Amino acid sequence: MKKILWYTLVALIFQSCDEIMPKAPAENEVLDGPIDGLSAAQTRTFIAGDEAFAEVFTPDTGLGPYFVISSCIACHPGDGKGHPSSALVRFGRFDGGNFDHMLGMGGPQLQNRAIPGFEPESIPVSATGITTFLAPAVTGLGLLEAVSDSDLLANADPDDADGDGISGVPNYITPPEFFTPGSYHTANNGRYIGRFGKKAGAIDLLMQTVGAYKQDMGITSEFDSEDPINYNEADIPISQVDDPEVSTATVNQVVFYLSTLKPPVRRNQNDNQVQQGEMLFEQIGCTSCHLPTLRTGDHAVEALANKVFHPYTDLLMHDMGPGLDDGYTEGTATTSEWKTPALWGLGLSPDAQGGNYFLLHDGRAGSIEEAIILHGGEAEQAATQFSVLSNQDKEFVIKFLESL
Ligand code: HEC
Ligand code: HEC
Ligand SMILES: [Ca+2]
Ligand SMILES: [Ca+2]
Ligand SMILES: [Ca+2]
Repeated sequence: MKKILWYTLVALIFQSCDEIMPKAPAENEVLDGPIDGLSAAQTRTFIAGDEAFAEVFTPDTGLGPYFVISSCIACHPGDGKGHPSSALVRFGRFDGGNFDHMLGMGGPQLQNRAIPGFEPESIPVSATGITTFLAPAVTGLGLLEAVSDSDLLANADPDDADGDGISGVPNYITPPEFFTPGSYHTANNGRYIGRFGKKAGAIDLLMQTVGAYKQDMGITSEFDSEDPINYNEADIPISQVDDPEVSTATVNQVVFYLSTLKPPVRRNQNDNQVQQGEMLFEQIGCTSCHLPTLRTGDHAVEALANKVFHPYTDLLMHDMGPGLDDGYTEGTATTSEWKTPALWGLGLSPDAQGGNYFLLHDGRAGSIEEAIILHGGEAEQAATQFSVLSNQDKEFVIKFLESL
């Protein structure tokens, strides 16, 4: 998909070559591309990671036997959000007060496809929490990864001490064995703050990537050498391809690629209506969770060190009310809690989603306005404040969000 886009752009450039010098593709209209300031060697790693992100796996290269989709990019087209047709399903159930991911019955994720000769998995009847997740965009994640835990905690307000009705909390996640903390991580009883995924279930980009290879594509790595199993199949099959099915070098290249993908570039920032919308966005309380500014500290990759950036998230969990409670959870989050999603790139979502908006964790909102109206729980007050704005002010807020 990304390749097609580039070919189209190149074709357009050549068409207009007659009279004028070719213009560079509008950098603020595409998500794919490296952050400024990479060295030549780092750029090569970025390109290798970009290619691996687009690799389509087959049964011969280890796909499955049970899987969801056969490439990273099919779910994250052009590094943007996914379409409902590539959504994935996770499940589990409550066992006493604890949430059980039913690992012995194929949890936490459904592999709804299988390679020839195998039966796709189905959801166990005893599952009570079944949820659908649409792929988020994967841009700017290296910056989000490198914010210090202490900065995130400074924005948390578990007991709502300031009485504004908003009580963001971190989601604490037990790290996998291969996890190595960065300088920005602080342990809390052996657990770390989750940052990636709708419920912030992954601490860092390596954990997210290893999980995606395994659960989304049935690809083993040195970090996790077991393919998902379909517990309904009589003989538990073993993949015919030698493990690991993806090399550690490739996994690391993909992680580097994800961490150095540039954040989306804003458009129409000087438009008067966009600026009014930005002010309203703050006035009606949206910035309590969609925090405009975060910063990184020191970092081994110079291009990620000491950067101030504008993702519009606090990376914390918020209770979004019964309407968005999916009965499913990860880490220390409750079933109605969700990580505030970054809003950068929001206006470019339809480019990746086939021309339409599919917003919120499962894509149920068909427009920005609908996504706002569906905010409940801690965000109910802000949503109400939005709904009583004049039509013109609503339009300004939406224009601002489209400019991100
Ligand atoms: C079947 C579709 C699908 C495939 C294939 C897939 N992803 Fe994802 N990706 C998702 C979904 C859905 C989420 C949200 C997951 C969650 O909430 O835990 C996600 C989340 C992510 C995130 C976290 C983004 C954030 O802002 O929190 C990263 C990074 C990511 N994927 C990278 C990858 C990589 C790398 C691959 C290939 C190895 C891959 N994905 C393959 C659907 C997919
Ligand atoms: C209490 C915290 C909180 C407040 C306040 C809040 N949001 Fe959100 N917002 C969230 C969370 C959490 C989600 C994700 C919910 C889900 O996926 O089910 C979200 C999702 C969104 C989305 C969809 C993003 C996407 O990529 O799918 C938009 C747009 C949005 N918010 C805009 C706003 C606006 C505008 C306001 C102010 C009226 C606002 N939010 C106030 C927490 C908040
Ligand atoms: Ca496999
Ligand atoms: Ca499974
Ligand atoms: Ca508060």
